[in-house]
Amino acid sequence: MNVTLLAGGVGGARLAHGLDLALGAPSLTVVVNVGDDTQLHGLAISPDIDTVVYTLAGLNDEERGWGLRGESYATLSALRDLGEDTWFTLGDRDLATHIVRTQRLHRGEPLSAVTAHLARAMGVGPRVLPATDDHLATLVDTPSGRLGFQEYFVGRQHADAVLGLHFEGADAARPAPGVLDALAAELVVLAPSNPFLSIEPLLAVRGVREALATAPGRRVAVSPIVGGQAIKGPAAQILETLGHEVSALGVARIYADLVDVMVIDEQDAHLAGPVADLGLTVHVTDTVMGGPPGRERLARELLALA
Ligand code: FO1
Repeated sequence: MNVTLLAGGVGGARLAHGLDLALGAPSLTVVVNVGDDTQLHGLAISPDIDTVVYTLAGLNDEERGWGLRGESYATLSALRDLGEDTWFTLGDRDLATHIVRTQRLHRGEPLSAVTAHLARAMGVGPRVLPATDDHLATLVDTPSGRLGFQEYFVGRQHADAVLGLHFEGADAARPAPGVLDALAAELVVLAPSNPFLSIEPLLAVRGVREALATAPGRRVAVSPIVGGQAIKGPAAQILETLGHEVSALGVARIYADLVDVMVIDEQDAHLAGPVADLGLTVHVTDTVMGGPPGRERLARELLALA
C-alpha cells in the first residue's frame, strides 16, 4: 500500500517513524512543512525536514524531539564568544547538515534534491519531500507585531498570543516534484502536528489543498489535541486565540472538508458523536505515541483504516 504523510516537526516525525516500521520504506512518502525554515549564521536551516530525517534515521534527540542525540555545542559557544546571537541552539553535528544544505542550495540544487541527498546519506528509506522548493515563510501576527516563525517559536518561546498567520510566498510557491502525485496514494495521513503552524503552510502551497480535497485514497487526520491539550507546543493556545474550540472536535471542524476519517484519543471518546456529525468516520484509540512500539501500533491502526 502506498502511504503519504503530511507532517510538521516532532509529532509528524514520530508518526513517520511508526509508518516506516509498520509499512517498510519504499511505500512511504513524507511531505514536510517548510514554513519554519530560517537563515542563521549564513546557513539555511529546515527544522521540520531535519526532525523527520533525523527521526527516520534513528539519530534524533528523543527527549527534545528535535536535533541530534549526543550533540556537542563547541561551535555555538565559539559563535557566542564572537558576539553572535545564539538563541537558536545548533549542535556541532547538526551544523554539518546546515552547511551541506546551504552549499548545495548555493550551487543551484533545489531543496527537494538536497533533502533527498541528506536523507540518503543518513540511511533513511522513505521518501522525504519538502512541500515546496520555492520560498515559503510562516509569519506570526501577535500583539507585538508580525514575527518570523522561529523568532516567535524559539526566540520568544511561543509566549505571544497568535492573532493570525501569514504564509509569505504561498501564492507563488509550487509543490515540490512528487508532492501532488504523492497525494494520490491509497492512504494520506495528516500527522498530529499543529494544524495552523505545520499543516496549514503545507496546504497553502499552490494546488495542494485542492489535491487533498479531491484525493482518490482514504484521507485520515490524527488529532494533535488530546483531552483539550496539545501533546507538544502551542496548538491549544492558537486554537483558542483564533476562535476555535480547543478539542479534537475543534480540529475535526478545521479538517472536515479535507479528510474522511478523524482519529481521536481515548480520552476524547465522548467527542466521537459530534465528530461523526461533521460527516467524518471516527476512530478512537490511544494516539499518544511515546516510543517506537506506540508509533508502530498507531501506524498499523491507520493502515487498517485504508
Ligand atoms: N526548538 C527549540 O525550542 N529551541 C531551539 O533552540 C531549537 C533549535 C533547533 C535547531 C535545529 C532544528 O532542526 C530544530 C530546532 N528547534 C528548536 C525546533 C524548531 O524550532 C521547530 O521548528 C519547532 O519545534 C516547530 O516544529
